[in-house]
Amino acid sequence: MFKNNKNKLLLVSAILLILTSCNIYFENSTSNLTSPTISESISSVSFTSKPSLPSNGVSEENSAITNPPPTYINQNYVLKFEDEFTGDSLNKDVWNIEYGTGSQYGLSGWGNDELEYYQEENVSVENGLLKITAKRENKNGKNYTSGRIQTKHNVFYTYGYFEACILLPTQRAMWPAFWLLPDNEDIYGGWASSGEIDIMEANGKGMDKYTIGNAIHYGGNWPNNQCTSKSSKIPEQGTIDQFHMYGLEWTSEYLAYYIDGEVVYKITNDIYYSDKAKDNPSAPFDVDFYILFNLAVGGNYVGYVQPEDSFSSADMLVDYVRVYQLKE
Ligand SMILES: [Ca+2]
Repeated sequence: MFKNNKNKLLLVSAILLILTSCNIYFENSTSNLTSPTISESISSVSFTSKPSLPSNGVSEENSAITNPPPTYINQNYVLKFEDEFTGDSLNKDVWNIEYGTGSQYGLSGWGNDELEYYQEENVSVENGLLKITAKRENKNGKNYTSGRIQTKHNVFYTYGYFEACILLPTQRAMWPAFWLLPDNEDIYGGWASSGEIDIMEANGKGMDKYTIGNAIHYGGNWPNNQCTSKSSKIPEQGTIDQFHMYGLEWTSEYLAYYIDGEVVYKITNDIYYSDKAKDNPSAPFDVDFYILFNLAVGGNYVGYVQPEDSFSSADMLVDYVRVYQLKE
């Protein structure tokens, strides 16, 4: 999501969405239709530290049965975290909402020359989905507003299988992403020596609707950072404006990117490194990372294009995000 950049240092619709969401569409491969009772009880739990499953009467064993690992990953994985986006609001014990232009972090345009102003109003939970909306709207000198949420210091893991079921917009200049950043940059230092894992990002200029991007950023502090990436086709000639399951299997040995249960890209640890720990083959991807979803407008990744004159709004929809880890 961060690029090599100068600055960085209704009912019918509900039914249609349900019919096309991942749990139904991929019923065979996920083999689960989440029990609303279990799901709601999990997502209402307050996490004050690194969560596994809640101590709310739902045992890890029972929850693992309710939400077994997908058939295409190691069956020794168990569910550690999920947000199915039930209810009518974002669970703020899990999610932090980000605001503004990034200038509060010294990152005007969020380090990527992004054109939007992030605000809470553009993030909603309805019909079992997280919705992040980019709009043409003037706010604090910006011509667009959108949303960005993350789980820093709330939900973070080292290794596991991360998956989200996402539908993406296809309008020009849209840059949606599902990605991970280090929860503690004190270990390996500032971007990108502590790493960044872009599980999925879509490019509202440089890619067609059949393709998403997979990437990691690593190496040294900017400008001595490295990026290794691939443009990956969605299997079965799928398009990004349908729900697809974007996954990352992350171990000490490799990062494997999945779409709809198929490995589309694998990066082994001989590729990445951190300048701060050159003798550690797994660095910087051997520490806790947290989860982000955002829908940027414009910026370097999309070649600085602007939305179409006819653009009014666009939605990124997320059915769920789940994290599995190996049984201890
Ligand atoms: Ca959902």
